[in-house]
Amino acid sequence: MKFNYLALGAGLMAATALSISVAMAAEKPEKHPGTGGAEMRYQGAPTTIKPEEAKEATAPDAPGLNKQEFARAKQIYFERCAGCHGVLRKGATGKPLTPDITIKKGSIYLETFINYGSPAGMPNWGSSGELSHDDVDIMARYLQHEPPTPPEFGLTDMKASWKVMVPPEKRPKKQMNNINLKNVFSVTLRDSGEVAVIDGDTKKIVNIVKTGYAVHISRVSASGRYLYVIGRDAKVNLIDLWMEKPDNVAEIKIGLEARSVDTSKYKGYEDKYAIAGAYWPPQYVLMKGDTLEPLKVVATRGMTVDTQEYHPEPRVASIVASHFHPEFVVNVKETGQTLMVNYADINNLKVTSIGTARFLHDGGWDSTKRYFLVAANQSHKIAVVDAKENKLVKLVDVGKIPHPGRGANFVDPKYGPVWATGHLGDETIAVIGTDPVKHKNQAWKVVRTLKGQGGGSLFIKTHPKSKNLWVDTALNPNPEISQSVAVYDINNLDKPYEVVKIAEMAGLGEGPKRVVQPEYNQKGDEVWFSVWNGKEQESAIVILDDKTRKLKHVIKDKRLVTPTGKFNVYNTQHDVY
Ligand code: DHE
Repeated sequence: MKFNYLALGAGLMAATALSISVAMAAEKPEKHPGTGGAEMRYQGAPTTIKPEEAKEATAPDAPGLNKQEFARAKQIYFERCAGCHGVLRKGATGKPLTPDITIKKGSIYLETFINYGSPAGMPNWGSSGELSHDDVDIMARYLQHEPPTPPEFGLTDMKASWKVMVPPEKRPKKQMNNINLKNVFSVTLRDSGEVAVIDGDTKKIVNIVKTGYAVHISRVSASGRYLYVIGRDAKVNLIDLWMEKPDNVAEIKIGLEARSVDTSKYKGYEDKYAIAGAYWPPQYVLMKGDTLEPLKVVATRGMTVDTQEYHPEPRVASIVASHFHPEFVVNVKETGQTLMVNYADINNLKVTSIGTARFLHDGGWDSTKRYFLVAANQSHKIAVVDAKENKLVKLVDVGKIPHPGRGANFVDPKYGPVWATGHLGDETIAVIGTDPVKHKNQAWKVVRTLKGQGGGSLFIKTHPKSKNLWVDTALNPNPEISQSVAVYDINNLDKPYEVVKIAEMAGLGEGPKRVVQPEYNQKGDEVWFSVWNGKEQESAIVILDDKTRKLKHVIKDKRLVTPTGKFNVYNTQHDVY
């Protein structure tokens, strides 16, 4: 395998940059009055694309840049700017920065903007000392040239990267270990490019598996046998849980940068297909479920839902497998299109394109698994898609930058079945009615807004067997808040939340110690939290008894480097959240 050192370097920088910036946020007040720094830090991570591979084109009207300056600017742009403005600078969270706009603004305006930032979220790169005076000058000139284009990545490239370490016929015919696989957790070790496979019953690490770098999420096949893991570098790993020691059996790279993966769950197609979505190139790929052989690559470039303008770089955000049709629900960020990709006949692929809202990000099913609720985060909306009828049900206005993870389903004593999301940009938790049959008046409306500890919330969780609703605030600039979680009593939501100081329970040394992503065990009687520290610092997983909200266990191990997302096999397999 060709090892991608540059991508690794960029990724480590991304991870370090995030750690540093969050650590800094703990010491200093917010840099940009009027802007929540949390969302900026979160979305501003570097791209994994190698800058030197992006093809340069200059604009004749733009001020000159020599070769070294161009290379330097490209590097800075890919590391610090692309996450928000897009690789092709067509705009995402940040404003578009294409030459038709930037040339008119001119060098002085751009320099000032880069130096001092804006209340709308642009960091003050110059005055904060993060970019030197020379770098600001180079960037102001660079932005007036055509955006360099990274290479495409088609089926041939994918096939060249594809490896089947253990072919299906050489794999075990039955489970070869004594682990209770339903209660295994796949834990993202963000900065080490690995996942920890942890036995949820014994709390012991079963294996540390090498994966893509800056791993993002894990998903579980319909049978519960296979784990699919995706790295930011767009590497997908397939892990067989039946092996004596669960490990990789196949891997592939599906692009240069990616975030999402899932596997077919419709009756008759269990474990048959996998799908992964890329940020660059903007595309998704359907693969064979047991080998990751790439079968079909589909571009997502197209028109935006509202202004119906062409977008050259619509990144693939969350993907889920439908339970109503042989379909994947593919959410395309910049165009605001939710694609229902029918895999019954891959050669004659049928895709239903549902216009939802721009900047789609993460989301989850309602309790019936018929309706998918996805955050359109910069539009401050939740889009509700009916996966049975394949249509948009409603766009629900919520707080500032909703960020649900997969959200939380529970029965509100007053309003019946609901799904909830926290927000990155404010302290609220929006509770949305999800039962159009017995609670018609409440369906697809915010039935209540809970007040949480603060902004910077990433994940919210409960379990059908639990009466607790847990909300993290991992990116809040106040360490008291980022190191603790709020928990609500579902039976009495008018009662104020209780604060549980999770990081303190871990007994760690120095570091940001952000508490992130509650995840339940299979039974629903334990809730697991990551205490996410810097790469060189000790991290931990804290496990609470859900009923008593008291500490049950702490997992500490030097191999647990920067744990973030945790994916319980049973709950992920059955979409329990
Ligand atoms: Fe995530 C889910 C994208 C930063 C932890 N993240 C997702 C999904 C997307 C996404 C599209 C939905 C996948 C799906 O359901 O198919 N995340 C992005 C970004 O673009 C962003 C903002 C910047 C980046 O450079 O990646 C970003 N994410 C982060 C982090 O910094 C987090 C907190 C720590 C980490 O591990 O990198 C983080 N993202 C997660 C987790 C999930 C996730 C744990 C899955 C939650 C779940 O319960 O399903």
